[in-house]
Amino acid sequence: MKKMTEEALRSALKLYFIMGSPNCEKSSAEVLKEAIAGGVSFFQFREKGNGALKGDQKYALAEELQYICKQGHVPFIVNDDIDLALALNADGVHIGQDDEEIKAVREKIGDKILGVSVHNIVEAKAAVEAGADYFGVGPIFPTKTKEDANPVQGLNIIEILRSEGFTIPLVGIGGIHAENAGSVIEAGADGISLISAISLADDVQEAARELSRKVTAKGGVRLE
Ligand code: 3NM
Repeated sequence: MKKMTEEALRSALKLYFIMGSPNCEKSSAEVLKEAIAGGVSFFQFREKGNGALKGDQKYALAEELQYICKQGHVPFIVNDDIDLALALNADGVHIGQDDEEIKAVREKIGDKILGVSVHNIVEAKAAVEAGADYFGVGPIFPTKTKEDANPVQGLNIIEILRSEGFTIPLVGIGGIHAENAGSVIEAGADGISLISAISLADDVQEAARELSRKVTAKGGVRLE
């Protein structure tokens, strides 16, 4: 995939699905296929938590999911594991504050997409300076999916980052579902990122379709 412009990235981030095998009750490949059919526009492979695959098994699953993304023309991002992202020639990586130094990651991955989790203005400034392409901001609402999640921030953090002048593409994360998705966009996010509202839905495709409708309907609205 060629390097995306900032505006193309902003629009691709609208419905950002994150998942690994511990987040699914059926095959991860099947879940991803259905999610993309429902309108997921960005994907992050995040193989973490109870029973997470390692080594060759992790690599094989990543490769399979990357292929599905390619077929669906959806960017494929790897959480944390820079070596895996480079070995697969993924479209990008997403890192948190406890992972590798942002600048070092930028140097390793060249112009691949670099997403960074930020929780406040200080982290946001440092991430922009080190070369982040987009922010993941959360947890916006309570979540059971990430055991070591930070305290809930609410929509406020998105409004604060926007009012402080951060125009970088930004997605909210944590406890987002169809009923609160619109509020995240209204607060100033370009998209929503989520795990369980899609990965554990009875009908994955329909869940993604409904979320896609919610974020598309609210597109472009900004509280300044
Ligand atoms: N990161 P769900 S919250 C992976 O706050 C992740 O940075 C978070 O899962 C953060 O959509 C979270 O099921 C879990 O709530 C998101």
